[in-house]
Amino acid sequence: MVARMMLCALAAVGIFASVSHAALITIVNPSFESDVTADGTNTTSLTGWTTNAWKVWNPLNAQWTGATDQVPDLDTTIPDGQNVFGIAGGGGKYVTQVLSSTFQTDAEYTLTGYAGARRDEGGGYSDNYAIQILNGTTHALLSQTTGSFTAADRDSWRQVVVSYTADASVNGVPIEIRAVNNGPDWQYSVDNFSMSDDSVIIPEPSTFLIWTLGLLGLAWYGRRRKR
Ligand SMILES: [Ca+2]
Ligand SMILES: [Ca+2]
Repeated sequence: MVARMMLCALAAVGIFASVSHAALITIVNPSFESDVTADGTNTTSLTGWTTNAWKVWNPLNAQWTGATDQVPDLDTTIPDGQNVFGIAGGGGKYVTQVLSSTFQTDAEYTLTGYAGARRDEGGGYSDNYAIQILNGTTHALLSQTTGSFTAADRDSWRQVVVSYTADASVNGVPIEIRAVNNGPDWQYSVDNFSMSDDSVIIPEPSTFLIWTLGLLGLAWYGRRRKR
């Protein structure tokens, strides 16, 4: 019985490890869906973020294949939902958000976002993008991932991952995330940001349920055998 209980506990630890996840950090309006804009239109309304660039927009099929023009509007090829944010103008234009969470010493942060090049984009296709993690007080750059699009990248999206391990100098400082268009050309778009602290592991609630049910079942089996 003791050996059986120990085996069960070991199995539970295994399940625990397999379905736990890193602690998620809240981003307001991470996919630009809070401000509703009709298919093919844009809006200057922007919840949660600050920008000196262009707008929240809802692309058409002419701009990304499948971002079409149906009722209901089914944007099958943009990373998430109906809307994206277009960073137009180059020259360091950006969209940015200071999060409610603060950096913790030794925490390991991963910021994930998507950068996309339009199907109908003109110009030289050398839009240089940068997805960044910044000090939310001084706006100093802490970590970034950069890249650029060519004509071959037209009508596509790519996942961009930025990593940063906080040191004591930023402990307690608000986290800022930003997407920058370093140009020189016209525009790229971003969508579907998420961020996690990978040094904190949170078990899924369902794990506890499986674990508890397993132990209850074993206890019941043990009692039955004693009779
Ligand atoms: Ca979206
Ligand atoms: Ca659309």
